[in-house]
Amino acid sequence: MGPATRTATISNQAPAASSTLFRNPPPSTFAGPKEKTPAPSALATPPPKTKETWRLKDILPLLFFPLSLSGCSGDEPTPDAGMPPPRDSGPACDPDLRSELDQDRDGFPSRLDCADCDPNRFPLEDGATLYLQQSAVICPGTYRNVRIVIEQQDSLSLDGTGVTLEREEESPQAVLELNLANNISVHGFNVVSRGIALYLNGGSQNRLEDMKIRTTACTDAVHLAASAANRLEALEIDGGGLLLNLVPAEDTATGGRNEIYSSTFILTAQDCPASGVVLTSGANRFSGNTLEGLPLYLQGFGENILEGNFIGGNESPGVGIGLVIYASGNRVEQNTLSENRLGILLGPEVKNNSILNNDLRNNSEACLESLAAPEDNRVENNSCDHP
Ligand SMILES: [Ca+2]
Repeated sequence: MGPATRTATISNQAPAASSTLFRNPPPSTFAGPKEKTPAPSALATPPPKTKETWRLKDILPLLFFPLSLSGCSGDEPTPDAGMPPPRDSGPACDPDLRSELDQDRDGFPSRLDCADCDPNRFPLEDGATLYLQQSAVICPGTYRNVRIVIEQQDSLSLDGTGVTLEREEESPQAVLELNLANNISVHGFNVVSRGIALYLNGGSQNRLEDMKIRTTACTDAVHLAASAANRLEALEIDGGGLLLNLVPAEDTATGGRNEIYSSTFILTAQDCPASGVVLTSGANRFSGNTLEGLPLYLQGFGENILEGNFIGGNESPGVGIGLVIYASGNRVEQNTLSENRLGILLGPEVKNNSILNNDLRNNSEACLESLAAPEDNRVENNSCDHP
């Protein structure tokens, strides 16, 4: 990274840090997310090595001495008799250094830091919670019992390529949590969790992409609550509970219009009573996804668009249905529902659903069953091999 880029990055960060200071409680009084009861283990965790702790300490002086990090850029400041001396006058940052020195002041000494000349690249600390307030690239590796919380932030990116997050303890708190955060991009993580892996609350315009998520308990793998207009793409999710659960805010459809693309959902734990993908919030687009061995439920606010999905392997005596529609106004087009006991079930009193051009062959009992009045929904041009 050239000196020009670096200077631009620093000058952009400082105002963000100071505005955050006034918007959020300071780290010392912020004990964790407000919702739910924190797990005892989480409370026992010492206060996180929060990024804000070092950032405010280090960045506020930069407002007055913008060249003081030049030791890491290799760009020595011009001596100026009218200016205070720079804080660092040491040698240029050494990317190969392995010592207790923390050259980029991200809280990790160079012996632990995969990029000790870049404060936006750092590892995680096992057992700790990271409250992220800047874009970051996490050093590749496997981390245990960590949490990453992005709360009341806007326009950050988090790169977890090559990073595995393992949660061994059962906990109501998610491994990755976005709380009232918008325009956040998260990708690359591999999450193995007992408990919720990924939780969004009240945020919008977030992008969650290219992640593998595995839950080993009967809990939601991915849970979006009152979160609208988010995009989930290329997620591979397997486990036992609700692999994707979209719920609206109470009494409103807020939480709808999420887009779920090209993702795979596979049921691997067989003893969980409620398993599936559930869209309760309204007007979501669910496209090009694969569901193996678990059903898709449309309930609540409806008005979803489903297209180009494959849903199969629901032969079990439990639900045994590929798509369960207990909501109105959905459009279901060009999907393949195969190797289920029943392809599609339309619940009683649902209306204005369009079931068009779907391939409903190779389901053992029936292609489609409707408990609603025939004139209330449109069911046309579907391929069916049952009479
Ligand atoms: Ca460091």
